[in-house]
Amino acid sequence: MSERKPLVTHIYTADPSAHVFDGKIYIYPSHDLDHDIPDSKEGNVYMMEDYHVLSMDSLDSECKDNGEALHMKDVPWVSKQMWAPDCAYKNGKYYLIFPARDKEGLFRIGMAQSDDPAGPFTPEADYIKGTCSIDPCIFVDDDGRNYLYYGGLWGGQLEKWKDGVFDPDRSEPAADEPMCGPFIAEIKDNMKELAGEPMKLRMLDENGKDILAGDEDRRYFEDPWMHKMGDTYYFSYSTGTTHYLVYGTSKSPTGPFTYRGRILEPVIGWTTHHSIVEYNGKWYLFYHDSELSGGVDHLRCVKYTELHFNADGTIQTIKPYEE
Ligand code: FUB
Repeated sequence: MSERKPLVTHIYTADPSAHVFDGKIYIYPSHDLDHDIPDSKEGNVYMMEDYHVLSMDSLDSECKDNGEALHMKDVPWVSKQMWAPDCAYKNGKYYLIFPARDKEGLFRIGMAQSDDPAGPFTPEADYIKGTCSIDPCIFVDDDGRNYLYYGGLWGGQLEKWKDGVFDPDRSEPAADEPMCGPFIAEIKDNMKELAGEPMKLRMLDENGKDILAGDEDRRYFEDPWMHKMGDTYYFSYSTGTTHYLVYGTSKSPTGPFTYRGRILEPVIGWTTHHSIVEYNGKWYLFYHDSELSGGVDHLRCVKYTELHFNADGTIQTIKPYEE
């Protein structure tokens, strides 16, 4: 496949979580659907129903759609909106971790498992207790501990949760308060139970002060991703309203992180979402834009491009439509 081109064009895909399993590249995207539901701040236009797993034998080969891996009709706790998923490998099993609205309309995070990274996946009857909101990312550290990062503002309801309670009237922090960070929780090897209380991720500026909610170029909005290079943990995310992919680093998977810069300038379409993966000694950014649909926000396509690091470990910013 060519860099910065849609990986598939027969369906709309978004929110790519890329992993290398058994030497092949597997991509776990959302599956965008074409419909005429009006858009809203709650993300009503993103009305997805199922997942397809994409795979490539190598970056030079065609991208294969492995067919439907999971449909919401087979997940007892889901009412609608299967959004950005991720996948983890542990002890011989593949675990698809995905958000969706439960029967009460609250976003929760669920799990489905398979012996095959391409699925199909068999879902658990209920969501993972103690979870909420959207955009799960699973990171398995070198010591075998598993960390779940999750949460997204607005439609993803993150700002409405406090101390495990959902308050529909709760809004984002004031501009001069610390940003509303995503949750981090350890998760057991069975990937269906949290191993501890979720905590909030903190992102600090160059002076060690919390990034503030009003700092829309740098504050967290959605789309958490974790990768590790050497002994440094890189936490990256979307700023939402300003449409950047940015990152911070830490010597601990739970932070606090220090803001380091931008990874990707805005793409075509309102949302921006990504993953970062190492393949054959190089690093790649998987991301999406709305180029394939001519700019329709909820009809996106997944792409990849190489990511370059400077000698000091910082990431070179990518301009998506310039070489
Ligand atoms: O695909 C639905 C939502 O759009 C995702 O959960 C967000 O990250 C944004 O990409």
